[in-house]
Amino acid sequence: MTIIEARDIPTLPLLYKLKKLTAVEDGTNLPGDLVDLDAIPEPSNELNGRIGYIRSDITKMRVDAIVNAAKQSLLGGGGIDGVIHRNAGPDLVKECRTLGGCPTGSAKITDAYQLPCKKVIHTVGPIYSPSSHAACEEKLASCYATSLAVAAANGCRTIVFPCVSTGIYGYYSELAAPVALSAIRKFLVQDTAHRIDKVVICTFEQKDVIAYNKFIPYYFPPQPEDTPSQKKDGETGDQIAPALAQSLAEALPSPPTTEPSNPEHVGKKQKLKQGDETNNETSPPPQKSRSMLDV
Ligand code: AR6
Repeated sequence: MTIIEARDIPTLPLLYKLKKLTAVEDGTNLPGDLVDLDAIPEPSNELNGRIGYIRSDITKMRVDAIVNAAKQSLLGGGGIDGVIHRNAGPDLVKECRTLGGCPTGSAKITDAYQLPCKKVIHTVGPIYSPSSHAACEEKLASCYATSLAVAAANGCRTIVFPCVSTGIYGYYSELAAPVALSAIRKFLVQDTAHRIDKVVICTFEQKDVIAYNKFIPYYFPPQPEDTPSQKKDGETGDQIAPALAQSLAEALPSPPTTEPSNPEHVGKKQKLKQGDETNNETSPPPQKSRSMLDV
C-alpha cells in the first residue's frame, strides 16, 4: 500500500506551473453557477500554497484528518464511508456508536484507528434535490465550514476533503465544486491565526476532476509567475525549466487509472429511496450528463 504524505500532495502554485490547471482567460464571462463570487479574486500565493489538489484514494493519506462523507447515523455505509470503515477496522464504528449521530451539514471527529491519518472527521452531506437547491447548497457549504472548524479546534493542521454528496447523494459535481471551493476559501481567508496549514481536495471520479479543474481557477487564481510564460526562446521570463517540470510531474503521486468500482457505491446509488435517511430529504436524481450542466 503506497501511503501519500501530506507534504507530497501538490499545491496549486505547482499545479499551475505544470499546466495541470489553467488560469481563466481575460474577458471570460463568469459562469452562472459560481457561488458567492461576482468577480475573480486577487491572486494569492499564500492561499494557493495552502490548497492541495489530488486524485487519489483518501484512505491512503498520512495527514492529520481525512473527511468522511457519512450518513446521519455515523454507523457506516457504502461509497467512501464503507471504504473508510473497512480500512479503519471495527473500532471506528464502536467510537461512532458513542456519538449519537450527526445532523446534515454538521461534522464530528473520531480517531482513525488503522488508517494512516490521525483523525477522521465525519460530515453528513445533503441528498441533492433540484427542488430544494438553496437548502442543499447551504448544507453542503456547512459540511465544509464545520469540518474545517472541527479540524482547527482539534489541532489538525492538514485536512483532506472528498467530494461530499457527489456520489450516492446525487449532488451534481459541477454544482458541488463551487460550493466547496467557496467555503474553503472563506475559511482560509478568515483563518488569520493560521490554524490549518493545508486543505486538500481529493477527487476520485473523472466528473469531479472536470468540475474542480474548471472552478479552482475562479476561486484560487494563479499569480502571474505561476503560469508558464508564453515568451519565445531566448527571452527571459518565469517559465519553469522543462526538465524541472518533468521531474516534478514524475514526483506527483499517480491518480487512479480506472473509475471506482465499489460494489456498494453503485448498488446504493441506484437503490437509495426516500426514507432511507431520516433527514426528510428526497432521494437523489440520476446524474445529468455534463452537457446539460455546461455553461
Ligand atoms: N477516496 C476518495 N474519494 C472517494 C473514495 C475514496 N476511496 N470512494 C468514493 N469517493 P459517496 P455521498 C468519492 O457516495 O454522495 C454512504 O453510503 C466519490 O467519487 O461515498 O456523500 C454514506 O453512508 C464521491 O465523489 O458519498 C451515506 O449514506 C465522494 O467520494 C452516503 O453514502 C462521495 O461519494 C453519502 O453519499
